[in-house]
Amino acid sequence: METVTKPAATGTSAAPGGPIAVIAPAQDQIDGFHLVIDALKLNGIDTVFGLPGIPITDLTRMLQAEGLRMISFRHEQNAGYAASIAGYLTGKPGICLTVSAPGFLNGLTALANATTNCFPMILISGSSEREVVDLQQGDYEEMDQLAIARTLCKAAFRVLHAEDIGVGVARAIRAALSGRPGGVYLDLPAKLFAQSIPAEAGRRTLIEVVDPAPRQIPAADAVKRALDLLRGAKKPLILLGKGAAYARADADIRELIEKTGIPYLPMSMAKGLLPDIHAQSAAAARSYVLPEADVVLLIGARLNWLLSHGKGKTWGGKGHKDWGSQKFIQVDISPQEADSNVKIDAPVVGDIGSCVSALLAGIGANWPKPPAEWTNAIAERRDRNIAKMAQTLALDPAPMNFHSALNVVRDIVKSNPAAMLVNEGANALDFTRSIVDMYQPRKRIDVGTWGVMGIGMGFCVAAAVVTGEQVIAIEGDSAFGFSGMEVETICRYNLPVCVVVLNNNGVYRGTDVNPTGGPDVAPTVFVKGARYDMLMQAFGGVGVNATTTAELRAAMEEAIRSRRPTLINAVIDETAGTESGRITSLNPSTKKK
Ligand code: OXT
Ligand code: ADP
Ligand code: MG
Repeated sequence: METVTKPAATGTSAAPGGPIAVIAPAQDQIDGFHLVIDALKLNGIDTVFGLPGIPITDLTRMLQAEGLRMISFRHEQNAGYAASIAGYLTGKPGICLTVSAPGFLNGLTALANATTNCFPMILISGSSEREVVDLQQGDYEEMDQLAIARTLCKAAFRVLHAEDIGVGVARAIRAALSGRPGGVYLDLPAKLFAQSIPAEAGRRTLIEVVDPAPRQIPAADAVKRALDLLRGAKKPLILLGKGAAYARADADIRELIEKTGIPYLPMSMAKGLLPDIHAQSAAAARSYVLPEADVVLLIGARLNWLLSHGKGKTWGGKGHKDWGSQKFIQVDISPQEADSNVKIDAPVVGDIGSCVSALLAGIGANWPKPPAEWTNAIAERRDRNIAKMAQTLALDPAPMNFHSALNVVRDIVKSNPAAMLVNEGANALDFTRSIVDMYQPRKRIDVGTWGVMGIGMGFCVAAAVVTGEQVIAIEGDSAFGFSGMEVETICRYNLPVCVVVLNNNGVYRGTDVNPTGGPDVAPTVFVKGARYDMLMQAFGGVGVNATTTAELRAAMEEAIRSRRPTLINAVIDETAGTESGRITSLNPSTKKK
């Protein structure tokens, strides 16, 4: 229901704290559009990612007019991915703005992905008239969006009255940031934007959220239990997940690792939390340390599929469901995470900053280093693997393969450690993760918990916009296709993004054949020799076709020097990839031949 207001002869406004239905002059009115904008601004939101259309076109214009950065995309899913990673990178909820039904649904995949990855994000969507939607009378873009969103995110709210906008935005921010971060849906029906209420009273309904991500101090007995377990370990291991990177407790985490001398393994997006070349990194001895460790301290990492659910052969179990013999300590903000897959012997519930500083206080100055037998055995495997990798990287075959191309990327990232690295694909993802070392926290952003393709260009735009740093994207040719049209967005905003498409002519590789001999190519195969670089040229960016490592290196160096939008089509041997990269075994296969 709209709040009806009439112009008054005098400039009377509402008394402090009083009802807002006080009559005021027309010029002292504020509408729903501006209340939304003011509520966001009041909470430090300075950027919105979205796509205009009924009923939010004017909102996008007004956001820009009011000084926020309104980044317009070509597809809502990419705007959503951008918002989600902006949330991860800034610690403020990333905002995605979409139109109703189809726009909302396009944004919803990114919202669900944000929730799965624990990224703080708010999807704000315009929606159709409630009374028509609820009677299912066929309104323009009719859909019961709130009901659909609710199951796919952390929280979902709808605002019907202008005077509730402040509360709606505040609740969305708190839900996105507090506890385990996640995606929040905020439904704003078209009618809300046009509602007007007296300006001064309206502004008093806005809430500047105090302490939206409150610290959660771990219990002293939980910390002691964890330290007792760790102290007795002969083969301790620390596993850092993206929660540890998100928590921004970089110095304390490094101190914990260095003071204890415990080897550590970073999950993909935790790479660089300590430089990958750190002497205690066990990344290059992964398959040795997981089954061998006796006590594992998980910091902001879940024992999900990426860690083989904490059991099976990866962890030294005899069968694929058998537990190994290790004990687990898990530091996490979610009290429900422990025991999700295997027994957690010492859960430490709290925010990582508080938990790590409590652990640090408990270890004191004289913590005994892990037995040399353990650290030497790891070092030996690690050095052997690194030497083996160095040999492969030194080869320069024609055509390029993943290793030779990524050897160039590895050098470029080493020389530009502050650059953001976006990464998706299968082989293009897995080889990049193990070949390209990261040197600083929160620089590597990728497919995350779902292994989702399509994050590429949205992540590039957000990373460039919110960090101002050079962005390098390493993309499989299939992966790139999911968001490729956003190269126009990259050119439009003139962002310092260098996209490298590792083009092996298809999903995993380009060599499959249609077994029937029919005219259709195999389902994993694309147009051979496609020139993705020309796509970038179409919008005024730089496009380079690189067939040798020298060409790739020169093109990347120039992209970074010029900071111009660049796409390099790196031609890779089409036989080079394997099915699903490193996760081939997850493909169901029947025993029947
Ligand atoms: O210890 P061992 O010996 O095991 O060795 C390990 C390390 O010790 C060692 N290592 C090192 N050695 C030397 N030096 C250094 N520095 C070093 N560092 C490590 O290397 C190995 C490997 O180390 P790693 O990586 O740490 O270990 P491992 O065992 O691999 O770790 C396990 C995992 C599970 C943690 C890891 O593999 C992982 O994180 N995997 C993520 C996998 C993932 O998410 N993949 C993406 C999804 S695949 C598939 O789903 C795709 N689809 C379907 C699809 C999707 N996803 N989404 C949507 C919306 N629609 C459809 C599609 C369509 S991929 C895809 C497109 C593919 O085609 P592209 O053209 O895009 O890509 P190409 O494949 O390139 O053609
Ligand atoms: P990875 O994929 O890198 O292993 P996950 O996404 O599985 O990481 O795990 C991240 C974990 O971090 C989640 O369980 C989440 O609850 C936790 N987390 C996120 N932020 C914080 C924080 N500030 N403090 C404590 N735990 C956090
Ligand atoms: Mg490919």
